[in-house]
Amino acid sequence: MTTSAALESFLAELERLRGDAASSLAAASDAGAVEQARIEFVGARSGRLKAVQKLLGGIAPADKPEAGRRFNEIKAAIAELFAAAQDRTAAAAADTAGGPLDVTLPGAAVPLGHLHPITQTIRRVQEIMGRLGFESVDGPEVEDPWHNFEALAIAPEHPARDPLDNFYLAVARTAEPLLLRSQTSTVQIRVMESRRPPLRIVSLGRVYRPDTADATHYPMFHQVEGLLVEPGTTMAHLKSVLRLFASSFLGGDVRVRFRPSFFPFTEPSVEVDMEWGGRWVEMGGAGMVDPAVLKAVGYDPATVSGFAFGLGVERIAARRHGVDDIRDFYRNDVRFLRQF
Ligand code: FA5
Repeated sequence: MTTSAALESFLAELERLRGDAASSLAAASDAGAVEQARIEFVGARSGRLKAVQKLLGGIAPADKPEAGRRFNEIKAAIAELFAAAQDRTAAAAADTAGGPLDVTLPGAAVPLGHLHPITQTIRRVQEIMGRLGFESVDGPEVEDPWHNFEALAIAPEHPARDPLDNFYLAVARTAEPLLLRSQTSTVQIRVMESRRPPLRIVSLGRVYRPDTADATHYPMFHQVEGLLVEPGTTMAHLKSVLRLFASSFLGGDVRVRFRPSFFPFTEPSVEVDMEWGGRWVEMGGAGMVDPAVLKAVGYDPATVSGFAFGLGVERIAARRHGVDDIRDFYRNDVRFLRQF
């Protein structure tokens, strides 16, 4: 072989090497195939580039500079091909990290949240009382002293009016400061003022008292108020309705107890307790609507009588779900709320 023939053959070998490396890398679809090509073409001991380099020894000295320059150019070109192939396969791997996307699969369920347990309780109470014929009505949370106290026979000097026991609103310095209602009994008055008997209503809503929060108290809580006014209503009707409600809401095994008590707007009055985890817990107050209250709204106590009750919604919800501390309803811990 002449000198120039040796150079030509060397250059041809280099070109073939570059062509083969380019097609191998173009076909490599993942990092493993790129690594295989690396070993074949540029492997330190038996790679094809190394083999071509050895041919440099047979090149005439006059041709060596040219041969060396071309060898370096092709070596750099092959290195660039490798870098590009590595980038390409790494990007493809990142794209399919979660597996290939199958657009025909059904969508994954996204948790949408649900009603707060107190709202669920309110709806359930409305539903049970609805079945007993009690219509749900609403009243305002900001009240005047007439509906929160006077019409309920709570005299001006009564301690229930104390500023320390109520949230009075100082928005306007009127003679009669408004307040956040401290009980839903306000709604009894509003309904009786605007309707004639027979009446069966239930009202559920927020009430406010500056009580210190503990396991059974919160400064904002909810009450369910029931009122029935019909001729011939007696205490026996009140007890039956409350027992029916308690067993529908809490289950047949619930025990209900009535203790003599006092409310200015009912006579006689009782405290309603229910048994909870072997313990008796006060759930609310109740009684026969005082004839003076019936008179104040224009009813004739000689022809109609009625009963009323007011229960703490947080307490009955806690009893139903086995919650020991009503503050848990308002901590907004989704791990707690998700259980309902
Ligand atoms: C009343 O509020 C009367 N209006 C109930 C009533 C209605 C009597 C109709 C007669 C006729 P009392 O203050 O006891 O009564 O409250 C009723 C219930 O509300 C309590 O038994 C309790 O279950 C709940 N309650 C009272 N204060 C709180 C509080 N700070 N946090 C949570 N629940 C409370």
